[in-house]
Amino acid sequence: MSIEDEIGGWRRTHYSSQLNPRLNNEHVTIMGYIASIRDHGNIVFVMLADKDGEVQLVFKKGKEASNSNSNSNDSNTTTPATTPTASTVVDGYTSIPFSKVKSLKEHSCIAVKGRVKVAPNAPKGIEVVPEELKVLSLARSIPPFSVYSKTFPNLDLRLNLRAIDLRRYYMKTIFRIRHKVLKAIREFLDKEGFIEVNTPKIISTASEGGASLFPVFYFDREAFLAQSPQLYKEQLVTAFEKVFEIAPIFRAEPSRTNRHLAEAISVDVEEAFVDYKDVMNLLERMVTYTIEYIVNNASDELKVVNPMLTVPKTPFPRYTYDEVIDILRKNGYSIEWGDDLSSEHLASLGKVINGYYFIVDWPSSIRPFYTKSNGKVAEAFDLMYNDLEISSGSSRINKKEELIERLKIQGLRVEAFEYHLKVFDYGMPPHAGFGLGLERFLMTIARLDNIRDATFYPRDIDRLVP
Ligand code: AMO
Repeated sequence: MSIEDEIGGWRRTHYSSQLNPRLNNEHVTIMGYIASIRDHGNIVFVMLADKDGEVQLVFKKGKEASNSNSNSNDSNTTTPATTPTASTVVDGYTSIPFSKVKSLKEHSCIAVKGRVKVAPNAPKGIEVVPEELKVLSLARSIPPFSVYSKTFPNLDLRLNLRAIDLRRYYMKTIFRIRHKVLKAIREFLDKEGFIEVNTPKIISTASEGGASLFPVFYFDREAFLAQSPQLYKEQLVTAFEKVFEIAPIFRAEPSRTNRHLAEAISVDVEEAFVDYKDVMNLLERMVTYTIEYIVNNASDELKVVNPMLTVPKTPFPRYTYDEVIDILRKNGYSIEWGDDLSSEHLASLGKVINGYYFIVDWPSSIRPFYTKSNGKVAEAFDLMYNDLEISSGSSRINKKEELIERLKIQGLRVEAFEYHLKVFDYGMPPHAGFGLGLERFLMTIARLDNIRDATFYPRDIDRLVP
């Protein structure tokens, strides 16, 4: 027979965020896990945490009343538990068998029926005096790290037990901000007339160059995990003109850095009848709209992670690739026109240019095959934050012959792209778009050093579990 109770007919009446001094003396049913226990012998303080925050429970040892139903065998019933009578509690003393209270362990999951009591010294000015207690799941062991200490334990240790690591208030705050960032982005793009789409993640060809592809078995054929929705989002503008997708992208990045994941979430946007300058303006407005939304709607969360966050001024500075090369040369780097910018270059650049800014007009040789060029210069941009690239985009080629030419120059097999090229026979509009890395954007908003803390279960070269 399990020592644990069943939830039965008990249902929560309040989240911790809904408890306040106006509820003094009211009966409430609350549920959550035990954040901490302070045991003073005949009085035990328990912090109960739920999705919104914490509330203090005070168990005071009293006469163990014979009418206690705290340990009742109603575990399998589905009828609502009876409301405890006031006689089960005398002057805040609990009638719950104290042995049960003493058996509680941090992280255990419990449910409590009790009375709210104004307590000026308690957090939020109230506490709950339990009258009935159900232990729904007793913690079997203590996690290998504390989720309450101010200092963060080793990242691998935390990631190995990620679900529990996410009980950390700081981590919950990051993911609440993530939710709001996504909400704001969707709201913005919807207002701008874009529709949300979903494109296949199992694909037959590379869209961003062959090196970073994950092969998969697809029945009797070889297939790949999508590096980006690039070609599909371009095809979709033929019918819808303005589309966006928020979905995973897969990159076989063998590097171990604090900004690369093998599976990341990309906000992909594509629009017809515009060029790269138009979508840069759109991206800039999307970024500022989102930050403004966070500043106005996530002030509690920002107090924890980034109290200084302000809405960046627009237009964001625009530096051409040529100007960036000049800056780097002045900083002592020997870089040739046509070279891609290394992480070292970006680090150096991030020291002289701060905040959000664009690098525009890149050499076409270092941009993907679908990028439109004027001679050697591509109509392409990266959006940076200090030394971190958070988005890239471009005007796209909309002429079939030009696209075939570019595929050949980049050494790609034209036949493999037949399914895509044939769409260009039916009036492909001029179009442009961008992809924004959600985790990287979140790093800038929540001031994160490591991209792994911007995702629930990071995937990288070393990590496939959990
Ligand atoms: P790109 O390859 O530059 O462009 O990717 C767009 C944005 O996605 C994010 N990103 C990543 N984030 C974490 N880990 C990674 N391994 C990773 N790779 C990319 C970055 C990057 O700026 N199809 C184009 C976009 C477009 O032109 O529309 C593309 O995929 O923030």
